[in-house]
Amino acid sequence: MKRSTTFRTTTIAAALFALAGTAWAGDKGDKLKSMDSNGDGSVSATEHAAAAQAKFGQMDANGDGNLTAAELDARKDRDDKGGMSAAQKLAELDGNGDGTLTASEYDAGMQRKFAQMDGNGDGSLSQQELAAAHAMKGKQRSAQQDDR
Ligand SMILES: [Ca+2]
Ligand SMILES: [Ca+2]
Ligand SMILES: [Ca+2]
Repeated sequence: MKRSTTFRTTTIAAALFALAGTAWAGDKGDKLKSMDSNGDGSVSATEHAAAAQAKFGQMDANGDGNLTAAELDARKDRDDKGGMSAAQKLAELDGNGDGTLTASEYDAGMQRKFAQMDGNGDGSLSQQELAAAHAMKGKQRSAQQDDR
């Protein structure tokens, strides 16, 4: 009984995932949808902050309120594959440079990112702005690779 329920849930999840992939042609739309809690098609600062906090909680494997590079590494998101290493990412956000991220350091970093991504400065991220940020990330990545 239990087994078939699990199987069905997995199947539905897979189907939904495939569907989302087709509709949005990639992970950018999923990203917007996962953060857009009021479904207005854009991500407000509040929605972004809430998503960041949720993500922090997910990544904080031992629940001590700090993120280490190891925890970041373990939770490396699908949508971040090929991006910065956990250590680089941590260093970027680590305000006091102690090698771990507190929720407030993470939050501050995410707010900076939000401001960077909000190209037209209207206080919310549109699908286009998210896509542009994503594209920029890819560009930075290939620039780094060229540097080697
Ligand atoms: Ca929204
Ligand atoms: Ca720190
Ligand atoms: Ca915007």
